[in-house]
Amino acid sequence: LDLDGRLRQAISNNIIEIHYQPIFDLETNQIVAAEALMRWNDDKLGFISPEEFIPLAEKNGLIHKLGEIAITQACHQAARWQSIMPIKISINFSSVQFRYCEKLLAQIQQGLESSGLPANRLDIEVTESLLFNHTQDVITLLNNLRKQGVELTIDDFGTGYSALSYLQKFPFDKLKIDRSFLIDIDQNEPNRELVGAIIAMAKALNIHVVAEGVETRWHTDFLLEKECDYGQGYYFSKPLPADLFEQLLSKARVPQ
Ligand code: G
Ligand code: G
Ligand code: NA
Repeated sequence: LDLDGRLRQAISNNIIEIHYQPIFDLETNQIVAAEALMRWNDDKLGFISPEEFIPLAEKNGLIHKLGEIAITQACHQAARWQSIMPIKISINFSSVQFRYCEKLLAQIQQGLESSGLPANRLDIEVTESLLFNHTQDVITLLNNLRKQGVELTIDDFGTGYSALSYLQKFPFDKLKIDRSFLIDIDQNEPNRELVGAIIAMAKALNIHVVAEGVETRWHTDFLLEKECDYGQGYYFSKPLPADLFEQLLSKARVPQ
């Protein structure tokens, strides 16, 4: 079988898994959310990165099925975790998944209803490419989700088309600064200025900021000084399978 066929088989054999990476409030050091990240560990081919299979699935149409798997697994898992800690769950959606807005809305509502997860515990991450060349259907869907209480995040902020007008035109709650800005930030003065400016601008617009790719103590100190709200990265934790993420949550739980 080719990769396409293996992916189809992986889906029908139910071996696509969701891993979870914690997102921390930088001020309190508490876990406030988890990002759902898809993982495919194939019996024959081994680990295949989403950077390889997501683009493939976007070409062959399997992305819609993968989206349904992510929504279902992540919503059910997050619903179970609410009793440990009231965290939000962030799910990634590519532009291709917004080609069928009605279908996508139905999948999201089904995920929420079947799991019992409150809508305001779900966060949807979209990339700037969705907003560039968006259709009216996309605007309607985003507004509809927002009205239900679902949170909306712009992912990979600063790497794509980055029209600042997007921040006003669409109902975003959060933006995620792409990890490429943080990599060498301790030696890169322009990136320090850029990250500081993005945080300040978001604050002025009442949009919360998540920094991605937080790998060092230096990063967290810098972000705190700039009053960035949230951090995600290897400094805190890599993405974890559900059972290990649950252990982390249980240990982090603050006794009442
Ligand atoms: O976790 P990792 O670095 O391997 O993820 C690589 C890329 O794959 C990330 O940019 C992420 O947005 C994307 N990705 C991971 N899981 C999903 C998913 O469930 N749906 C979509 N559309 N993209 C995902
Ligand atoms: O924006 P996107 O959805 O692509 O981001 C998620 C990806 O980033 C995942 O593939 C995850 O494994 C990866 N990632 C998470 N934290 C870090 C980090 O601290 N450093 C690096 N290099 N990658 C990270
Ligand atoms: Na993301």
